Amino acid sequence: MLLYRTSAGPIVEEAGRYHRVDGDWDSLLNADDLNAVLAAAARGPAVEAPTALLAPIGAQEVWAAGVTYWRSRDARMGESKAAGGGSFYDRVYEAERPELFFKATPHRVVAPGGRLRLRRDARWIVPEPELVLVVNRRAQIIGYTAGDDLSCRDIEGENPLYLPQAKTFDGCAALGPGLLITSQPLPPTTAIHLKISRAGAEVFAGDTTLEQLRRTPASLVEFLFREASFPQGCFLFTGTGIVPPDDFTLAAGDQIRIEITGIGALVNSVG
Ligand code: DO4
Ligand code: MG
Repeated sequence: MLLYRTSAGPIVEEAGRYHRVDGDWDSLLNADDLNAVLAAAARGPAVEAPTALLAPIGAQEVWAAGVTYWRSRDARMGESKAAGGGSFYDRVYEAERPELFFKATPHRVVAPGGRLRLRRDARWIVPEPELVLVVNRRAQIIGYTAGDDLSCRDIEGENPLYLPQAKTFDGCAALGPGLLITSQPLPPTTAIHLKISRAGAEVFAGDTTLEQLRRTPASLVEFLFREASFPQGCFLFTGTGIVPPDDFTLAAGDQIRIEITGIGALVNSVG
């Protein structure tokens, strides 16, 4: 089942039909019996498909894992070589402890269709299309969504200690379009597609699958919840496996489309 956040309240999609769901977003994400609540709502009257979606986040923190795909390790070793940061990425890719970093508070998260921000003091910015885990306050993965971990490669590459500035700023992340609510792990064949268009023409496209993800979602959640509590649950980006070539940077007006099997397409502009 897909759960959307709209200005008229939560809407569940089941078998191509849409139904209202009672309750506020944070309570729903932390409900003991979310699947039963959504199944009951899906037996109610159908409503129109939602047109304008809100970002599917309430009061949750947004965290991210990094260097979980070989492609990300490779790209980051290259961009930080001059600064001497290369071996950090190599080591964290191999290490038992993953890289986990704070990404955003809810107000910095852009809705489907909304505009991500190009940091004014960065000259090399790329989208990072990622599977995002939806985790309740009891550290249970209750679902999945698509996310864009917008990243300034020049700032991070200059010095790894600049990571928070490369990653966290107004309009630095997007989530959506909705949440795929399931207690089942996603199959390794789950595909992530990225397409970037400029003035209607494709300027970059790339793909990966969860087979390339070096860590399990459960192990990322286990590390994140060690010594940290999340009273309203949290969103956890799982890292990017798609990095455009080094001569590519986003430009104002570009359209970014991130599609994940079973979840749908998250489309945003940048400016
Ligand atoms: O080490 C920096 C961030 C890595 C990241 O965001 C990713 O691999 O997706
Ligand atoms: Mg990332």
